[in-house]
Amino acid sequence: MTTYTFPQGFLWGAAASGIQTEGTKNKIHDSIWDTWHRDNPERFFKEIGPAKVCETYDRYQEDVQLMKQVGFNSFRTSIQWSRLIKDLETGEPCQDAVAFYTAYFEEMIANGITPMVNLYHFDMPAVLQEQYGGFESKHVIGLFVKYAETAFKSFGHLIKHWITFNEPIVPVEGGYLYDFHYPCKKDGKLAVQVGFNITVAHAKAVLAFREMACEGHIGTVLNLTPSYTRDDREEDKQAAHYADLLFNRSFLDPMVLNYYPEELCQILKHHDLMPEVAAEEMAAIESAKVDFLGVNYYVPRRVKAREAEYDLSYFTPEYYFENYINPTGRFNPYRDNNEILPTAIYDIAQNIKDNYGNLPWFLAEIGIAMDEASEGEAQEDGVIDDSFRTSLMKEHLVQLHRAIDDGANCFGVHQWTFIDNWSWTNSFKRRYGFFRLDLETGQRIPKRHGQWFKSLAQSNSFTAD
Ligand code: IFM
Repeated sequence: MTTYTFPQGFLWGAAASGIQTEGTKNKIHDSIWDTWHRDNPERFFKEIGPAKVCETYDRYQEDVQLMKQVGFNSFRTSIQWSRLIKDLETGEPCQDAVAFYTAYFEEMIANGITPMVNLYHFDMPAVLQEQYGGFESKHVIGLFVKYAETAFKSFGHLIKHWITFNEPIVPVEGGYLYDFHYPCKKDGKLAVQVGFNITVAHAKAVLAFREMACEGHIGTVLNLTPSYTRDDREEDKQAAHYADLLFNRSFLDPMVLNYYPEELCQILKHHDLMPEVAAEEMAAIESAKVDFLGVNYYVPRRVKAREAEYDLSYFTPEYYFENYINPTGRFNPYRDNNEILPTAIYDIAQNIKDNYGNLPWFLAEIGIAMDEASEGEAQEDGVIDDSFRTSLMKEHLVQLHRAIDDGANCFGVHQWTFIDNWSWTNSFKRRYGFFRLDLETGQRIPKRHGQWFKSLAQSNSFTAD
């Protein structure tokens, strides 16, 4: 057995988001998820929308005790733009929301849990989507910055770790390329514009944070999924290079290095996809330095060179490659097609070290999905046995530990997620939590993995073969 010990002060906890946990009680505006679910419930697994979910709005005190029960010293959630801001044009806050978030964050702090707060987790206020097209519009960039300033002003005394966006590429993919987020458009040029506008919104929020001389740190959270090939043939390596450029570096480079890769710009020009760009926007991107990066990792991307002709009428990154299922891969039996590749964590860490100045980063989401049936019912002691999750988590942490030994500047790990939460069109199809949410009663049922995590967090170490 080997003991793996992590650096002093390492963050251990979980990540969630406002919209996936709070419920809609007392929310002042709808988000696109509320209206999309109302209009098209059939798009959601078992037609479950974001209205009820974990009811954190009413149950946060009880939940903070559960965080303690599994040993968290930190926790990430997000503020909902559509809850905090009463007047979306001026950024004036809603007092009920200020009171709720203040009480929630204070409760965590009083219990020794550091809150980390994200500003945008796919949840555009519906009226801004309908009136302006959401992040299709430059006007909405300005509104986002006003919202960010209100959040900094309202909670800056409590929050010392801010995040601008979680997985900013996902609303681009879902809303503008592959039809799994509202507004369900398929338009490569608009996708690029939305991606660029989000990057500008991020940069201007970071600059506002600096101008307001807020205490603490600000960063962003990206889902960085490395691309692996069939084998060493050149055309496959080239395919992986393009996948990396389009899916990872399109946000990682402007947000961390403060410039776009020249090759990416050439591709966009070649396909007539260049967005509208103002000089002051590029200046904002160039000067918005982040303090840290959050990395979300679930599965590796497997690609091969394109063999079939590209047959879509609009541009997607797949123009440059085909997805590929690794015939010798290991897959999560509780979630189809999820390849398990713990060494990807090591590769991500090396990439940050070698190509991104080894800036401080944390594993902001690592999630091991199981469906409810495979987790089974609670055992005699009232605990659900999800030891599968623990064994996989150990394998990933061994790789993270190896990376830290080799110089990675990683300062924490947050598992996705705390209590099983609602997850977009999948609603509750996949379970990730330390606690099961009983959808009928709202009861939180502990899982065995939480007991292991508590000892990990308390000793800052674990043992494995
Ligand atoms: O539920 C999502 C979360 O909102 C973003 N990262 C992936 C999770 C699981 O799919």
